[in-house]
Amino acid sequence: MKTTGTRPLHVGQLNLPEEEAFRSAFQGIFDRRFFANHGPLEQQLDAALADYLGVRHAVSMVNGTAALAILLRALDLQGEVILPSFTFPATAQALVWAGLKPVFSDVDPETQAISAGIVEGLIGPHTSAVLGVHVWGRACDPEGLAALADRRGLTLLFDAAHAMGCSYRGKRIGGFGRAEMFSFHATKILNGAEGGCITTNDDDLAVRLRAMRSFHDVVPPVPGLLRMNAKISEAQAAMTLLGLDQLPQLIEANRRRYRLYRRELAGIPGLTFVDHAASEESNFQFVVVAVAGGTAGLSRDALLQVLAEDRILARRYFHPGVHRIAPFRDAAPPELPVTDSLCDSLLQLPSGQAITDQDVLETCARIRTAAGGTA
Ligand code: T4K
Repeated sequence: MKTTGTRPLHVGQLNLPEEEAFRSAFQGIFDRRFFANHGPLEQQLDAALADYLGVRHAVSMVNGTAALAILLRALDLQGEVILPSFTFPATAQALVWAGLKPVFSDVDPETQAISAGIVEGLIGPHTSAVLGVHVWGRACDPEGLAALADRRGLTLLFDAAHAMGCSYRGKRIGGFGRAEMFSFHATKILNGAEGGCITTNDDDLAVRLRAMRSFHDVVPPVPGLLRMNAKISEAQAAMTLLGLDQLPQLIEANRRRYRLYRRELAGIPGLTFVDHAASEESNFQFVVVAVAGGTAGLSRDALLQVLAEDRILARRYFHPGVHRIAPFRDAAPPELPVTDSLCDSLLQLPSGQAITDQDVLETCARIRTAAGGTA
């Protein structure tokens, strides 16, 4: 097939601000000669995020993984934390950095996330918390897990790395559980060229987080805490603020791209879309399809290979399940059949600002031909 788009095509969003706005924001940083250590842009970003997400506090940090590890230490959690294996390894890495033991749960085949019903059987005498993941930006049973955590005296946290701009029952993700973590990695819809934040409605926790992200004195001072240099830089804060301004347009463009994919891939046997509830807001950051090897004409991995030959770099997020990778895999790994099956069948397609309509059309035509239909 003759290709006209931009190659290679990546799954990351790689969203960029308008050049003029970017220059002006960075000129301000250079003029002030204030690059880090709680400058005005960090403070502006924390306020803007809290406002957008409808929470009392947002505490931005250098990236999402470090933010999560610091959150876990700030809460002084001990023992074991239950989380899904169907996530990016960073979710579990943060737990280990905080001295906690991950206990991997299977997920619901429909939501691809943990739920109260699934998690309850894993609670043991050493469980201190549950860490849900809003995978693909779809809310991870916030009400069921909150009721369970209350009943069993557990702390409930969420990894919301995928969920900027997404909602649950009309409320923006960010205010569920005791705290939530967002990522501003370059591949996320809100691109800070690295960055992340913790959101919470707990005033005391926010004070501790602000102290722990920095070696510098903060107001109010909190003596005796373990500290880390996990501050967001002024450059990262500037990028993230510009992205926040653009977020509605970025989401709208993602929605359009997502619909185009859906239309062009409709009716291919064995290929199903990971959907978003029409009643909720989604950022449509991820275009994910499940490939049923038996009926789609070729396996997920064969399709991945066919696309890669055209420099269409779809990805197997997540593969394999975190319980199957070092340093987490045990001699006797837990039986997580739904996780294993998702890891073997899901494919994430290129999306984000860098992907043109023509790129989508060519990607879909390639998939249709590979699956045995005509392009
Ligand atoms: N929890 C969850 C559920 C997460 O998904 C993540 C991160 C985290 C926690 C941790 O948050 P952070 O600590 O990262 O803030 C990528 C990202 O590195 C990672 O942030 C993200 N999740 C994960 C889902 O995807 P990789 O290793 O697969 O990314 P990478 O570097 O291979 O990039 C993906 C594609 O984008 C590649 O094809 C190359 C392209 N790319 C990437 C970058 C960074 C570019 O073209 N330009 C770029 O600057 O993990």
